[in-house]
Amino acid sequence: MLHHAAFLLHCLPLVMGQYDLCKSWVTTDDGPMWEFYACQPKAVQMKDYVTVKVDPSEITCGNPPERFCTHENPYMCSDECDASNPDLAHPPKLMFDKEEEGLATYWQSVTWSRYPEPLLANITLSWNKSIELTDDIVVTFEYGRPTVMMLEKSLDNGRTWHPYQYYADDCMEAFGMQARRVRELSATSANRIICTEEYSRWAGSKKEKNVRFEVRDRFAIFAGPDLRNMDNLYTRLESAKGLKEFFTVTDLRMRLLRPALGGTYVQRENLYKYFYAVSNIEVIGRCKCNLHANLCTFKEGSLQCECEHNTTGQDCGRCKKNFRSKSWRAGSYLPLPNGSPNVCAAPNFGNCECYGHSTRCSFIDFLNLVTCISCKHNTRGQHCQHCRLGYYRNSSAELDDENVCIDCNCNRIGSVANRCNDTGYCDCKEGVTGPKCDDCLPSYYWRQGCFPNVCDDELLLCQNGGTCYENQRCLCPPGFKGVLCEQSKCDGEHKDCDGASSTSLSPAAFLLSSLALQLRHWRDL
Ligand SMILES: *[C@@H]1O[C@H](CO)[C@@H](O)[C@H](O)[C@H]1NC(C)=O
Ligand SMILES: *[C@@H]1O[C@H](CO)[C@@H](O)[C@H](O)[C@H]1NC(C)=O
Ligand SMILES: *[C@@H]1O[C@H](CO)[C@@H](O)[C@H](O)[C@H]1NC(C)=O
Ligand SMILES: *[C@@H]1O[C@H](CO)[C@@H](O)[C@H](O)[C@H]1NC(C)=O
Ligand SMILES: *[C@@H]1O[C@H](CO)[C@@H](O)[C@H](O)[C@H]1NC(C)=O
Ligand SMILES: [Ca+2]
Repeated sequence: MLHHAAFLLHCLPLVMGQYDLCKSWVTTDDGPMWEFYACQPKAVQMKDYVTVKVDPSEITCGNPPERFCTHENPYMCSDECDASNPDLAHPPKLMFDKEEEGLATYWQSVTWSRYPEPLLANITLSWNKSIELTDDIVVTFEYGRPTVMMLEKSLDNGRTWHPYQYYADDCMEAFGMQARRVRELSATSANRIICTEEYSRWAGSKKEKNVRFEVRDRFAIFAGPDLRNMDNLYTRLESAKGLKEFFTVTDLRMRLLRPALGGTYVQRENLYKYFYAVSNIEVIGRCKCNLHANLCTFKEGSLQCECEHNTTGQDCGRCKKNFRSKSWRAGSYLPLPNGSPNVCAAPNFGNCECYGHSTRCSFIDFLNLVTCISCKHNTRGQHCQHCRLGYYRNSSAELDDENVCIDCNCNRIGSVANRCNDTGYCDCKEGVTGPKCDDCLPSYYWRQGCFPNVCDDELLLCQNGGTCYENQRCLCPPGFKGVLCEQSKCDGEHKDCDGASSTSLSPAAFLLSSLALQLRHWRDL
């Protein structure tokens, strides 16, 4: 119980009961109903949920075992790091463990035996969730703080990185930057990236162990030295561009660039006293839930907001299905003291709702009705509740889904018009079939549309050894003609097929044969 109280006290200025309720059941003139407020989870120790990676992998000491000494005892190099012995190993997890009183456990790097090659190490902390810092990041170094290091942050789970703060015993020499202190920053420069010399100078490794990223000092610019005026801070977080994002991270990376030197130059004859050793990294913050949740839970290895206000997603960054009549908005700290919940709302036909397909309505005087205008996503209708001509309703999508209307996609040649029924079937021309009218019925062939077969292998067989060419015509052997090669060229009384008699054509026979030629010509057309 005592422990619990101490923890609450520690976080007190940042909790203060503000924004910790998402809703309450209240009695109004219209009867009891829910009232909604902007809300956020409590600040907690974020190191309990972090994944850590140290690069390069061979930077951790103990493989092979190595001796080291300290700046205080530079000639007593009897301490040993041995990864294979649990009592002498210094793995990364010791930066996040619970320590017994007075017994520091720490991650340790190899010594600087490769001097003058730089001794570089990256310590990357990942949450796989955006979190908002509410207190200083404190990194505790045993055996001296680095003389050069850098803190970076990511807002997109490690895809891109940005500098957060530079640390050096000489900022100009290390980074070409003027040294600054956070306490010198003003309201307009609170989110400036600075280089500080405050945490890199030698003051004895026992005396000064911590390197800070000052969140409180930045808050104090707005909320006063004791963070009493949190209202002013919350107002600024809403109104100052980029300020909220400044305190938001998904990952942090410490780039250790040069170890503690004991206040003097590097002594090449004893490189066993140069290394990094981190015993603790304190990160206090809360899940970013866009002011739509007051609880954040650790499920299946990742943090997840318990979204209210009919929002959903890991950060409550979307409206739930069927609650998309307005576009999603984050809650706001303003107006004080309860903020604005900006809840997601279900369509309500009493008002003009457009299922999220339009943001504009218009009053039509002579019909005395309000209607949505410029419906998007191929919708139409008073509430954008129908599909435009040439589209049909997607049965697996809700009315407020962007994919609610599907293109009919009717074949231009095979269909009567680009329109379809509720299951996407188009109206086909004669002989055409298929949902999109791109297929022929049996006994029709496709050639820019469907045409009845001239010949086939079943009923309309080519005769006299003729062969059917793509159902379009019979290829007749010499001596036969006709659509199905059913006619012998030597047919008829006059036996005009053997060439010899063709010279003695009677006028009547000539007339007949030219008529037959013409008929064939017409048919071929
Ligand atoms: C540390 O990370 C930075 C990118 O943030 C990368 O450029 C650098 O090479 C890394 N250093 C090591 C030692 O892995
Ligand atoms: C990160 O979080 C998301 C959403 O909760 C989850 O689907 C994903 O598996 C997590 N990734 C890792 C690497 O934990
Ligand atoms: C969310 O939707 C439910 C109905 O499913 C409703 O009872 C509740 O009041 C809604 N909450 C908010 C904040 O609009
Ligand atoms: C129908 O809607 C669902 C849900 O949005 C979507 O996944 C699917 O792709 C849509 N179907 C088509 C053909 O667009
Ligand atoms: C659409 O047309 C097809 C083919 O005519 C038919 O099978 C289907 O039942 C029709 N769907 C509806 C919803 O009318
Ligand atoms: Ca520790």
